[in-house]
Amino acid sequence: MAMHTRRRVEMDTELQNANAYPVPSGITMEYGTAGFRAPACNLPHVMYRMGLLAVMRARYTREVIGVMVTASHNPEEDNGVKLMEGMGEMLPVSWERHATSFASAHLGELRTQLSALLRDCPGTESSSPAQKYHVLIGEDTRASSKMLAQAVSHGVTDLGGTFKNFGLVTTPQLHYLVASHNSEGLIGEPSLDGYYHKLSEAYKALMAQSKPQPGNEGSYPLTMDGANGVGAPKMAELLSYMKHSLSVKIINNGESGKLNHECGADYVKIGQRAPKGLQMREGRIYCSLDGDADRLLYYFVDKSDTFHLVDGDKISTLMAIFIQHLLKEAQLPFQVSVVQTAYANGSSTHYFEETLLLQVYCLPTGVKYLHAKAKECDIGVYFEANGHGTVLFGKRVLDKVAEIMQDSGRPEAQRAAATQLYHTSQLINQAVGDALSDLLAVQMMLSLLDLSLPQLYALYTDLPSRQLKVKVMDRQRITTTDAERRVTHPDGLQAAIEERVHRHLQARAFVRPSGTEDMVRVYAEAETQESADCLAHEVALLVHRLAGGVGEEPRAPS
Ligand code: 16G
Ligand code: MG
Repeated sequence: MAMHTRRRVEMDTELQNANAYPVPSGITMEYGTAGFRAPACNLPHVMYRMGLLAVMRARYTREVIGVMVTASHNPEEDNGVKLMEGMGEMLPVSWERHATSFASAHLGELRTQLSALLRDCPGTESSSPAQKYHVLIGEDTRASSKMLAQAVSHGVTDLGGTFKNFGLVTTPQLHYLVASHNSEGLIGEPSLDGYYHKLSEAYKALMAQSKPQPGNEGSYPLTMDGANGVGAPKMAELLSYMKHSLSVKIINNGESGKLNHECGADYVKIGQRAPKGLQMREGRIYCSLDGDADRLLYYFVDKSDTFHLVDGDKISTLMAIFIQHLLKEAQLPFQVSVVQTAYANGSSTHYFEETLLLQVYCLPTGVKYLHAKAKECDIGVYFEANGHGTVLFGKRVLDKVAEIMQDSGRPEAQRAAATQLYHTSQLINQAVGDALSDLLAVQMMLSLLDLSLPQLYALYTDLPSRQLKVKVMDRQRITTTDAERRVTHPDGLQAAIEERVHRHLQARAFVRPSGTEDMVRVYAEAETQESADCLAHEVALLVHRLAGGVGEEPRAPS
């Protein structure tokens, strides 16, 4: 059987479509933090090869695999692809290197690599005729996505796999679909209807306990910026399941504007300003999604029209407080842990540790690292400052919650809190950060805690910070340790950074090579904005001088 399978992939006829997807000369790509991303015109061959890889991974794991065609917050002209599996997790790091070598393999090499993978990965070689290797495909709203998704499907069928293309879905929806397929209905029905049903029912059950009764979210009317991406139509679909339990005004819904152009979570976060054209008013609250709806940020203006951002750190604060409160009410001795990256504002870390008395972990940038750490915790709250995150509930916790819910001998308040914890675990996407699910969770938690967005914002004051980018000859020459907080190479850079940091009060700075852009990122925070700006500039200069900077030296802040 194994021999038969091996021969099959080595035969020309088995890769019928390969000739339609030659590797363009001079293009090599790496499977980075969030898969492959590049101008869409450079991607058809990568997509075809990721279709092949998805089937190989399905053979190996015996699970349905997902392939999402999106470049998230990148410009409309770009596109990208990432694989997801099992319970909706990202492709494991050990397989990222196969993705990278497949992506630039010419036809002959591709066959060799497929054969090598069959040989080296136990499981990929054996195949029973009854075993179907199934791949779920999703697309974002980019003009190129349809054609690129078709290239994925050609790769899938060339290796004898089957596929279902769901068309337009958010990235987290595809994670849900993959996880629900693999769990045989345990998570929910493996359809979009199943997704909307699950979220809306959990939200309604939680809001039924809201005091004052339904409609109190009406005192903070919500406007959602859909980044002109897939999140806007999908939010509209979700709202149709909510039966008036939530009303959201959707702007940048893609009917006229361009994807991610002067709108969306990245634009709002980086510029600390509203999407273009939005007139913000005091007393209303606003949020922005990114292009594939896996990031969410809130914001508002105060009386003096000053803009305030409620970023991933503040959203995780809300979630941690809410869950900590319910655990206490339910008399459950479990720990809430918070998982952050080095970009988390120092004030947030301090607040978690000193005020909420929670365990905080710092992990390298990238959802896969945070997710894996959060999974080890009883309850793991993880958010990147950029708005990507979720809350994971461990099995031990859910089992105990179920036990209390069913025990009629327990006090009513304890059972009610356990029931709320259960519904919260259903509302929050357990596979990945999900802007739609997070939005419902934030609205619900604010309402149940009777907290306004400005009150959440005021729980602690962020330290002023600044982010800069520096172009260098080879960004991979910079290596880091301690969750990217310290540089290990080039020599002398870390010591020089520390020397600059000591010149400022409450200061911190780090540098790391970007996983999505050909840049080195610089982060600095300090007691005042002026100090943070100055420190960021000093560190950027050090990177330019000590790590092979290209072009002009970074300019001093004006
Ligand atoms: C990707 C990551 C995000 C990370 C960002 C960093 C996923 C799903 N997304 O968008 O978590 O914050 O890359 O980009 O993992 P950078 O390496 O360019 O700073
Ligand atoms: Mg995204």
